[in-house]
Amino acid sequence: MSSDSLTVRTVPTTPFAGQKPGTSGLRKRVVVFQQEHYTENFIQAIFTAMPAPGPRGATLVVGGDGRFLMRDVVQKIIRIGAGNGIARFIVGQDGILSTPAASALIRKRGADAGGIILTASHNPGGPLNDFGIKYNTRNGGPAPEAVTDAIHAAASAIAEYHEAELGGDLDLGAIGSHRVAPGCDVEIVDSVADYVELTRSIFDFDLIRRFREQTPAFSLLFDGLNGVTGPYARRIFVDELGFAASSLTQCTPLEDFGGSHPDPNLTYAAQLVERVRAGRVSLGAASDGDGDRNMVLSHDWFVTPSDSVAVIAHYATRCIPYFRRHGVSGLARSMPTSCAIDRVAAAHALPVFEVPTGWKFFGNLMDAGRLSICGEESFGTGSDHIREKDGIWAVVAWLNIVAWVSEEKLKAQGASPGEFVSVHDIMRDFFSIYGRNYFTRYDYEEVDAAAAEQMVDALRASGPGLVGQTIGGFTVASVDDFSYTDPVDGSVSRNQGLRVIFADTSRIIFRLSGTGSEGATIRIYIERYDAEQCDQDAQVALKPLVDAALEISRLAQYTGRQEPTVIT
Ligand code: VG1
Ligand code: CO
Repeated sequence: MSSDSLTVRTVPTTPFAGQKPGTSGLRKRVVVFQQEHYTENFIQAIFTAMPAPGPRGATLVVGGDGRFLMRDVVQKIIRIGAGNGIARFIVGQDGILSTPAASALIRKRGADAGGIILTASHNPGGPLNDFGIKYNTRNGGPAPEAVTDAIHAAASAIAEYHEAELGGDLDLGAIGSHRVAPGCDVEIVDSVADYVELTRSIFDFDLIRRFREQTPAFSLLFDGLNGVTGPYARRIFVDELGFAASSLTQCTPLEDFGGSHPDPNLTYAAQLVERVRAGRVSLGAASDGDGDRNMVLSHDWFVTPSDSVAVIAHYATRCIPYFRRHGVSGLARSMPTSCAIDRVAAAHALPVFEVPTGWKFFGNLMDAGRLSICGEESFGTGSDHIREKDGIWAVVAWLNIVAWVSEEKLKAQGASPGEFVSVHDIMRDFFSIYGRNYFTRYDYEEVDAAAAEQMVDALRASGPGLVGQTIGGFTVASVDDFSYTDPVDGSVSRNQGLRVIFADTSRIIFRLSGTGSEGATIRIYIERYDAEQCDQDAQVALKPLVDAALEISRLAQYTGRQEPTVIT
């Protein structure tokens, strides 16, 4: 096939089993993607399934978290994209774009073909670990299920892919527009600049700078976990906000994330947690491999993500310029996320939505102007400024809040200059208004997939029989398998997690992960509300419910596991 003088080769191929995007894209071991035609097939399937207007003559954003294999796959996307008619590629320099930066770029540049993001997020990288490919639509958000199903269907029926002959690989380091074939340009852009500009337009940078200058006792430590966020963090925290370069750690992106697990939680970011505690750091934070997750803590408090989004929602219109300008139309959380944000919504007379796990479910509500701030318990926090969760956004939101609350207190109570209101104080204030939704999550990673399925099937069968029973002092009020009807397009997503809800509103939720690449990961989410006693250790406060969860599910019998891999 040839159009003008762009030469397109049609390569015969056969389908691979299992090219089905999970919670967030297709994630597999690198060696799986390295099989002949495997990656090409999936890329072609994305172009085949691409929603209207389709690839011909369209603009596509391409970038990823810098992990092993990424640069090769960027070149493949350019060749196959050109072969399918893409007219313009916008690519981060050296292929680098954090997930939120890619979402921002798709929106800013009106990329009508959306974007392809190369990441397996918080999964380890390197030749023996994971790679991933995710398609985002033109609104900048992860493709909805209808599109990921169409990609899977196209991949399952593929017989050929189309590849343009471009004559060698493109230099991904050269910023600027490059004509790679007649009617096809590749524009290499600074990976960070547009994102920094957007972040500056959302938050009160002047306030944060002033606060930093006047409050030498306030310290920040940001851990990039050797993922993609490093360069973004340097430009924002150091160059823009003036924090010392020593406020950053592990901020050089590495192909294998330094051999570690780039997942910001208490287990995998243990080094940060240790440094924050030992150094009495005021605000510690981390992000994941692709920059969409965040963890916030201080030397004396760990902010659970469910609380974090609720606190941000509580303060948003008071101190964050973006929300002062636009207002807040609604709030949302994923189903297993604690109901703290529901309390903020009720107090502010705002609608609150409960969606299945995965950021793709927030997009329609945002596009319809019904949702402004949302979060997931899995260290995901964000807003309608883009259509992905945004790690740095959440950390800057906390800086903005700490600076504002501190200044207000100084004005109102004449506290001495240089003092500040700590993360722990902000949480205490919050709990005194709303009470506390104690929350924890237990993850059992890489368990035998068949055993995990059996456990969930058994729960599904026995669940209804639990209603009315008292387990560990808690009476079961209802049991169901969460099902969601999108209020905007009416699409229905079933089997999104088994919920055991107790008479006192406590909840236990069981779900299988959709992001792993080996075996199965069982997640158990536990929540209990307490209006009075808000200063207990969460693990102590939730122990009876954890025991109840293990009893109901017989997890140890099914999986042979006595202890979880990760406790959040
Ligand atoms: C996990 C989280 C989910 C999140 C998803 C993608 O999915 O639970 O809340 O949206 O990861 O995040 P699962 O199916 O494994 O529970 V990321 O930063 O990995 O793109
Ligand atoms: Co991520």
